[in-house]
Amino acid sequence: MMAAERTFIAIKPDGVQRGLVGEILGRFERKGFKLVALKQLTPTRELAEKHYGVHRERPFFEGLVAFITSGPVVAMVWEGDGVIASARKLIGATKPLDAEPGTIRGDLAVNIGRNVIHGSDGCETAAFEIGLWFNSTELNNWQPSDYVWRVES
Ligand code: 3AN
Repeated sequence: MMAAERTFIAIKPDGVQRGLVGEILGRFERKGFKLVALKQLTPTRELAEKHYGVHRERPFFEGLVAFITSGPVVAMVWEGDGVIASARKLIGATKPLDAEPGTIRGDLAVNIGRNVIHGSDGCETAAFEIGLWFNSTELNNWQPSDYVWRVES
């Protein structure tokens, strides 16, 4: 069987503190993706700087790192065909005011610096971020009993 696609998703401290964890998890579950890892942690500065490494030169980098390390984050890995691009659609545009209603940011956020959730933006980023945030022992390989309903037939 081909290895299924996986993506890294994190509910940022604003999403956790606003009590949006259940709401957000539910959207991925209802869509039909499979949860293969889940934990809450307050990221270290080292982890945050690696995660946002591509933004190191941006003016908002310090604020980004300060915010993501300021409190608990709910880190997840979701699996399914096309999950990387689909999760980005569920999440919506980076600027919450540009995000369409029906998306997580479109429905739940107004401020780019407090945009509730992160999702990997491509295959390589997903592999890098999953490896950065999780040990292989934290990733669960399992098959839901309704698996046959989820795959394209
Ligand atoms: P996304 O999270 O949609 O992939 P990126 O990767 O371009 O967006 O940006 C990473 C994070 O940096 C965003 N989630 C947002 O919190 C923050 N960010 C991006 N652009 C800005 C900006 N102009 N001002 C403040 N924060 C920003």
